Amino acid sequence: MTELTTYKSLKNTTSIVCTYNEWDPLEEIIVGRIDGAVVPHLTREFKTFAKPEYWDFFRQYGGKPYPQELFKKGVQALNNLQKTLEDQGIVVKRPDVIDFTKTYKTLDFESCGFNSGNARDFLLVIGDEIIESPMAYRCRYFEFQAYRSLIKDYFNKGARWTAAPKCTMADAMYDQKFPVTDVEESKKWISSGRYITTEYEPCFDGADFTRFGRDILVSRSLVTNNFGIEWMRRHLGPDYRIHVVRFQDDSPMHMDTTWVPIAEGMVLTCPERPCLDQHILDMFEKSGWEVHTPPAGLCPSHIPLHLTSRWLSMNTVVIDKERILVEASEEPTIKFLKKLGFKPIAVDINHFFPFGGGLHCSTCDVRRKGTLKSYFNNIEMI
Ligand code: ABU
Repeated sequence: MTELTTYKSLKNTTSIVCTYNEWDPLEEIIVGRIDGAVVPHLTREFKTFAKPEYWDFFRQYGGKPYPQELFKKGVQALNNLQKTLEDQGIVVKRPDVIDFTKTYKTLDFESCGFNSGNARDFLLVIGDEIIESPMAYRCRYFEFQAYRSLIKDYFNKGARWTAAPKCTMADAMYDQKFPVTDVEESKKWISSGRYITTEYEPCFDGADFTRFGRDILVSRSLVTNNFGIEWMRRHLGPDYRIHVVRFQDDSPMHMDTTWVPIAEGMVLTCPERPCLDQHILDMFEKSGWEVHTPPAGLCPSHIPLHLTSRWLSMNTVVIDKERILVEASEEPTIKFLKKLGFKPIAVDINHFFPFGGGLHCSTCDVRRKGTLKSYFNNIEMI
């Protein structure tokens, strides 16, 4: 009864969960965790997610915990992020620890887990609603359990909570003809719009959606299909416009290293992955947005990027108009952001990169001080 009372008493106040974009002043955020992490098996479909130069690592360690040194440094990296955010006055929440080494069997497949370090992939917050994403990796099937204590707590305090239809991840979910072992051929397939994930059932990762108030950009990626995009469009309804955008990218996976808003009216574009849609570029230009090209990421070679690119240098978290979190060793990016008028805050997080993401990937902003607005001119509501 106390929980219900709490909900009633909060109903007419600003929700504890409330964020519409990537740049309003940050108040509360979730930082993922990798305790209990396990290296995924190099299954057929996982070959398209893992970088080929690291396939041997997955062959050697698949189903086992990460090597201790890599793991300890990864844990420390996320702890560094938590401390930096708290030092800046932000409330930080962390998911529960899950033992991902356990093998599980559904009606359709058997797998071990992965980790819950990349909160952005699983959680998508739009306004006062927390959406659980129907992710496409079999090793992420039970990742939701790490976040349920947090989500139940936010729900009890007034947030809305939706779990998108969970994928069965049956074989039909993955194109059995996709040329997984032929890298050049798979690039050709992707550039012609054919991916490892089929349209058998909706799937998406939260990180493929980028929020600009009433306008939300999304890309068809290795893990987000058109079915999933359509589910989101209908779910959000007429208050939001979903724009599907294409980038030149032979391994598309999440927009937060490709097209990254860092302030109202300012977005970063990855020079290796230009936007291919003129109408999207026009939409930004006509509304006075500045589009800036950051310098290349420098991630040192001793940090294995098993699943990601060096563009994690762009994977930033905005705290407010001045403060932005950036990986500490990315000097050129830090200099570049200073030139744009920011006061970058360096976070030593690159030892988390082997676990699949960077600053933005590992977080999910829960509350930013702001309201739902339109940042683009002359766009009719659908
Ligand atoms: N999870 C974001 C990784 C994107 C990239 O590899 O650039």
